[in-house]
Amino acid sequence: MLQDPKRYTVTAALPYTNGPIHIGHLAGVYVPGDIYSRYLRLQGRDVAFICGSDEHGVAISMKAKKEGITPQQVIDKYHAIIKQSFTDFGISFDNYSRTSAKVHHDTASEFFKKLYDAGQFIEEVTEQLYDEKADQFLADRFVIGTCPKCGNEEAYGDQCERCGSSLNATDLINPKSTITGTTPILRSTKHWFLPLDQYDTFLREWILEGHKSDWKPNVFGQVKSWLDDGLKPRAVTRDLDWGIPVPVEGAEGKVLYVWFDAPIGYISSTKEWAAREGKDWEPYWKSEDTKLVHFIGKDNIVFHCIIFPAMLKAEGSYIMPDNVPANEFLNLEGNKLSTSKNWAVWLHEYLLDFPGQQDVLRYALTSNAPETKDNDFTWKDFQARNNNELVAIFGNFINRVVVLTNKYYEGVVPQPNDFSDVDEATLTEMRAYPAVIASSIERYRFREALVELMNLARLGNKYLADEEPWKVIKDNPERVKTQMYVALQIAAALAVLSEPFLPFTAAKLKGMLKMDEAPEAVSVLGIVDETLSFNDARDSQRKLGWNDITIKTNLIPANHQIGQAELLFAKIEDEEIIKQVEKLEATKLANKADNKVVEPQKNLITYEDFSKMDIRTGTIIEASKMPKANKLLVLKVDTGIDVRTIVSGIAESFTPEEIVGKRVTVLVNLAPRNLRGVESQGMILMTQQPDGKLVFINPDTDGVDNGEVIS
Ligand code: B3M
Ligand code: ZN
Repeated sequence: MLQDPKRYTVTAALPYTNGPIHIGHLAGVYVPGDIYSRYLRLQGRDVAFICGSDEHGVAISMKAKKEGITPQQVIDKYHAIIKQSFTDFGISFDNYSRTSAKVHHDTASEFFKKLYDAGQFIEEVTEQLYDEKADQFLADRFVIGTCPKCGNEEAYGDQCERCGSSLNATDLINPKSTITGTTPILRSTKHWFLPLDQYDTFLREWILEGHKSDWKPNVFGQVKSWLDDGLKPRAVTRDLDWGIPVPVEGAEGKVLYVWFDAPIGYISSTKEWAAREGKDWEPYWKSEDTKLVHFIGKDNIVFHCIIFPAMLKAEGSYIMPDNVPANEFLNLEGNKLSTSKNWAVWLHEYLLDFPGQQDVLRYALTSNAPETKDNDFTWKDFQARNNNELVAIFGNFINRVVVLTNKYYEGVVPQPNDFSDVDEATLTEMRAYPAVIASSIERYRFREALVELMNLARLGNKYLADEEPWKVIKDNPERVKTQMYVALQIAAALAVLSEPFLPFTAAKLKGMLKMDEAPEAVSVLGIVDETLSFNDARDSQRKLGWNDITIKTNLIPANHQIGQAELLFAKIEDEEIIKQVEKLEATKLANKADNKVVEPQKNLITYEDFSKMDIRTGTIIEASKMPKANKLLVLKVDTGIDVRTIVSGIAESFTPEEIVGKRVTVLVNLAPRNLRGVESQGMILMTQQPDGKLVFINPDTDGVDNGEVIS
């Protein structure tokens, strides 16, 4: 692990622009990367937080075919939506580029050409899967089949998302074209292969030896299993019409494999950022005193720990990632998040239902982040995290501090008197939190770090609850000045230390405390120059940094004027959660309907067969539950011929009370059957809704008597 880096290059996986992003993306990759980058900046570190849209690959072409538009229209649509979502949720990239940009095409092409000219590729004609009907080669997501490693029947041609294995399409068992559904044939074609097997020793030394103590077990384990399985040469070009053309002779109609070009997208995005900022990009990717960290989901581990590092090693001038803290997957209400099944909480939709509550989602997702195992997001937990933690602990503490400071001192921070032992102990405990939280963040344990942040809010709550300034004020107002001063220091500490996790809340809290307007704070920071004017002093003020909480004696000085209290968090009511759960239920039904297999038609019958059935109109005149039988109701039905008993399996869809008087369709000449000791003389005709609820077949029988024949 690199000690005391001079700069940080932090990358977050480039999202495919084939659809919007959902909570799984935020939880798995972008909120962790943002927490880490914001924390580093507060530490005064030199950070490049880099991302961009991943705009090539079969996923884009498939979306274009599905929507009947061009790939360019697809990427323009979703690049804009995704970029806006990141902005909306405070994901503070220093640059968000896109792999369709010229800077990337140039960078990726040069990278390929350098390896090509250095003879780093194996150029080979091999048999690849070909769809005769679609008249095209089948790469990556154009083919689906059974994973040879784990048996997943929905593995793609380049990767199995269940076990993460990287595959060659010809590895798949029982492959099928996702374009036409046909079984592909094999056809010869030339490609350029990266000889991954030649990097086995390097990867073992660099990872299995060099990072066995600091890489997450889920990442280290996956890498070890691939290396133990044996690496094979991997094609880095494709027969596709969408992507970066292969920049060498004899490669017409071929493009760079998306997973070859996309990671280079981190480099091109850094170049774009550096050019804009007037910086040199190379140290961020080539200096040994740069710490490179990739934030990704577990399905991207092989590409970031084996393939991209092999590419960088082959090129020769790049550094290796210091860590790849991949998260596992987030599920939603017990089911895997799925773009295709619309089983997701889409970020743009969340903001429509919970406007201004980005931090609540950031908080809930971080609190339950799938850092070491898959985890589940439930709306109930989301509500509980907000109401029981953000509102009840963080918000409650801040509200009391600001309200009381305004009530007792018109918002002016009081001059403290002598500190009691409790005051000193509380301030000492407060000053320890930057190191405690930092220790978790530096080890990519953001759930743990967030718990510690909330413990700081708990410290404030406990201090006020134990000190009870609202009682002491009657007899000892001087004591209360010290109490409120101590409480305000904790509030100021929260405003700084919460920023990586809850950036919108931190900004609001700083506004309430007017922390960026305290010229005296400049003196507190010990950087004031008496000759500076108020504005110069304020402008020269370095905003309170992470470690200032530990080293500065007063974070918010006496005589500083704070603002009025405003709610940081609002209680989320049950109705809001019920609405979200019902939305998902509706999605489930829609999926069932989409995936519903309609019962195939039965064998043909003759008219004679049909004429044997005697079907009449009738009315239910009595109904009761069948004792000890959850599904059965005992009905008395007026069939017009007689009133008879019919036992019907409708108890899970109706109560006896609600069906008395119901007009029904009855098959009256069905041979009687004995059901649980009751003789049933006929059958009520029913059908069912997508959710399985039964419904009566009710011909429009107004004005039709019971007993009329239905034919
Ligand atoms: N576009 C994300 C995915 O697999 C992929 C990441 C590229 S990072 C270079 O969904
Ligand atoms: Zn698999």
